[in-house]
Amino acid sequence: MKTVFNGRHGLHAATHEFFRGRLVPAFEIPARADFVLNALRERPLGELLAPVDHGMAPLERVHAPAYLRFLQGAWDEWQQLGGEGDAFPAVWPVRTLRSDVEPRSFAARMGLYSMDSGTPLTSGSWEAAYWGAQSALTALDQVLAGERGAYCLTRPPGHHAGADFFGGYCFVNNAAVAAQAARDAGLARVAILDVDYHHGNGTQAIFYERADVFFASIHGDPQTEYPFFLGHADEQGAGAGLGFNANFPLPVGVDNERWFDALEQALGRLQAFDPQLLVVSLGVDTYGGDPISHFKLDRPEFARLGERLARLGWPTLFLQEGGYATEAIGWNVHAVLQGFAQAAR
Ligand code: Q9C
Ligand code: ZN
Repeated sequence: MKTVFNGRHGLHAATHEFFRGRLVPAFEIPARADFVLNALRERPLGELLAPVDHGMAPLERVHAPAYLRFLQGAWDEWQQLGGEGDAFPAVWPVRTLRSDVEPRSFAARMGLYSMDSGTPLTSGSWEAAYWGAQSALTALDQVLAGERGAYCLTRPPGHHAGADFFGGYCFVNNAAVAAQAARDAGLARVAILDVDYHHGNGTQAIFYERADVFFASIHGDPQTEYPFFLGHADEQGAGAGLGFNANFPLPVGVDNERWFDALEQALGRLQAFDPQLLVVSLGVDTYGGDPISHFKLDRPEFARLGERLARLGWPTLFLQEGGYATEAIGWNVHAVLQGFAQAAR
């Protein structure tokens, strides 16, 4: 299986993030991708490719143009404001505040276009995220050209980013961009399976009223886990999309068999949908050793996940999302991909 590697991921390099009242070292760091790359170099699963530039149009199919313009100019505006260190929002337009007026103040616009204070925006965030989306599109091209599977190794991740906001370490929603591009390439039905520990609120919201892209997610219960305000089991889609969204929230500390039960339920829904492409939001923060998550998957379970997905028989695009046990994520991701590659033969 080929990997498309976003060689510019390191341009997004946060030093700190807010956590419970203090600045702590950032969790979502460049070394994460380096460890995956090292594992794939040590035990190669296929060719390593560089991204091909598909331009802005595929991003604009998913994200609001005004939001993309905001991201592109954000670092310069933060500098003009006298910002020191990474950029963080300060005010959010919740409920009785207006979000229909775009303020001229950059500090205010940062709140308009974000959902949390845990996502540092740095000098190279836009460039890294832009090339991440291009990497996802390039990996999609491989699958559309007939490859059984492809993997996009990139950061920052994408699944928390909505049509017009960033958050949860995410800026551009790579899974949504790839799924939409697949639809635009003529595939009638695309399924997205999100196995990151956190609910993919951005991806869900982007496709919530659509019947052509099915979103299924297994994640920590939002009653106690980020992103808190989406990801409940009663979110089943709306309008034309009713019945095309399925959430499987699981309690903290859940054992692995229950995780795989939820996987079977999610896959049952996807099988009924009969997709022509499976996009996997591959977060490995479900790992027992993850510092910010509370599931217990380990190397054998990651291999089992890859094998199970291969048995579905669908063209499959893996996109890197979370995973913060930095030194372990290389082999955790490798296990999923190798499990898939072996069973797909
Ligand atoms: N400082 C993804 O896995 N903050 N995003 C958690 C720990 C938000 C995770 C608190 C976690 C977002 C793509
Ligand atoms: Zn996550």
